[in-house]
Amino acid sequence: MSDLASLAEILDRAAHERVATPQLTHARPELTVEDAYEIQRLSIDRRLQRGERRVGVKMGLTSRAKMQQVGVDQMAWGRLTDKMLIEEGGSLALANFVHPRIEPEIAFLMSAPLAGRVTMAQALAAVAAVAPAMEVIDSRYENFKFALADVIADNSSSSGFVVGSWNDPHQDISNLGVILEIDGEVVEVGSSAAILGHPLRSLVAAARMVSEGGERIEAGDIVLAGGITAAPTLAKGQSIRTTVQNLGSVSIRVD
Ligand code: 0L1
Ligand code: MG
Repeated sequence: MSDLASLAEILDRAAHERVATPQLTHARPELTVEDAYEIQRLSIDRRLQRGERRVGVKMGLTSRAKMQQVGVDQMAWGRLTDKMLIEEGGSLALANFVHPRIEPEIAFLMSAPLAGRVTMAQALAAVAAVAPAMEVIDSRYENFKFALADVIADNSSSSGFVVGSWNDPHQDISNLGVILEIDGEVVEVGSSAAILGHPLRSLVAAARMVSEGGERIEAGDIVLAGGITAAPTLAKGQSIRTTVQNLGSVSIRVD
């Protein structure tokens, strides 16, 4: 097994067994961003070999709130699989995660492939629909602490996601109010503008970054644009809801 494949196995095992692992960069400070994306690819390949199916990509660290919360100031992307999808209104079993957090997101459903350097208009032309969404992030690292290469290798912390009703994408989504409620209490407030000034910019960045990794966004893919606010930690028994102005709400329970 190659060196990067053995690091991928460590992260895959941490996710599978729900046991936090030390940051890779503590023992391997020389790991590059390119190494990290290769570790991510190898680690997700292990899941695909177990029968999971790739269903899209997530962008991460596209808002100031997220960068500040985790102390990493560059965008990253990760892969979404069918096993990570939580039914809207459904529940998440806390026992299946290490130390999960939740964040409000905007999701795009793609009608056409997207790759390379594209304009916002070209990105919009490849979108079938837009929806309110939430991402469950669950760093596989001890104390939810990581450097850029660590978090990229760890699939940009992605662990689960839930998507609300799909809406016509041909509306102004540049500055929609967003609230995150836990048990009916508003815990985070934000705007879709927190995502690079406009969520479509995240899709433009995704097309470029995924292509740099030798892949592309496919028709039918779901693309998460990135956390809009800081992400609170989940606890058993909570009811979580995100509402995005004009797009609707999406909710889950924590069991
Ligand atoms: O919060 C984190 O674990 C950093 C990566 C994911 C951030 C995001 O999805 O916006
Ligand atoms: Mg996110």
